[in-house]
Amino acid sequence: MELKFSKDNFDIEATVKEMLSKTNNIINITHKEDFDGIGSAAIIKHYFDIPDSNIMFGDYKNSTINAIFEKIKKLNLDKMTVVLTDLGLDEPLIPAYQSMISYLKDRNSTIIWLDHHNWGNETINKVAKICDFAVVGDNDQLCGAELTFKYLIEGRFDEDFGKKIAAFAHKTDFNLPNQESFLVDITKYITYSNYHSSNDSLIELVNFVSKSDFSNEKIKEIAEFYNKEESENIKELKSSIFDYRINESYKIAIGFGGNINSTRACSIISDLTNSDISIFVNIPLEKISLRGKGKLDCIKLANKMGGNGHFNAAGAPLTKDIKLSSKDEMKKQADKIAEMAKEVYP
Ligand SMILES: [Mn+2]
Repeated sequence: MELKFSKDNFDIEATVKEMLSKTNNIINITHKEDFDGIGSAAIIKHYFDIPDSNIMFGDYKNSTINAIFEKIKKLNLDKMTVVLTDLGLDEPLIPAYQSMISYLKDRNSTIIWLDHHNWGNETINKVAKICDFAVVGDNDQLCGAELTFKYLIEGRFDEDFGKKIAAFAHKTDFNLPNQESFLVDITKYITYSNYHSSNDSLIELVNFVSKSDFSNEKIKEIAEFYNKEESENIKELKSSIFDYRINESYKIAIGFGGNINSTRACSIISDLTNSDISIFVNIPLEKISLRGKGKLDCIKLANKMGGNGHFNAAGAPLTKDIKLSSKDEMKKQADKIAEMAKEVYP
């Protein structure tokens, strides 16, 4: 459900005007792990022409949010407009965002949060409601880039570019069939850049996309690097899958591995086990991804693991101190996740 919160004195028209007159003061914090986040940034880059250094890449780790906060402080700006796109909020991150937002408010800044993930009461009350404008909550109609288009661009600019990017993001985020081959390559580029912690290459990608340069040679080249790594990683994943019957009707399966796009990894797990929820534990990225088939609500299990998301696609962090260097350790971790699944899906 799309939930909208707006400060009484918030005026979106005036804010967009202010943004256009001071593009150096616009900061975009976007989800770095998929095309929805990259597309949202590209829309903002295209229409507002903000500096590369004002585009910041977020995820669901405290360390990332704190690093972004430090970067914002270094910019030393007043009257910023900070737009967060395609980033959900899990409870452990509340304090980090609260301090960032209070710093921004002290500097007379405007905070706009546009997201489509599931938000709990706590995160809504403590964060969404202190933004100047926030659209949050699980949304099965519009993804992050579509919300960015709807609230910042629609009716104010030449809409063609924004509409196009929003539609591409919709396809990738809702995992729809028949994706253009450049979208498949871009998704690979994003996964590879995240795995190799390269924010610079993500900035480059935002620039390519903001200029509709979807088939740039660099995109193809990095997609090719991804392919090479992926075939090795898939072999490893296939030998590290554990499946469980969690009740009379449903099965889950958990696989462990390295750099593979999470949706792709989950579909490999599901193909091999016929599971109703497939779970991919990305060990180097310390990230757990869940994909469902419309039967069991992935959010429930993700919540149990300290994460969040959507009905059919959710994520959670992998606790740092967990060691997964042997098959035994993986099996133990998989057992634990299966126990949690039995609790949440009785
Ligand atoms: Mn999204």
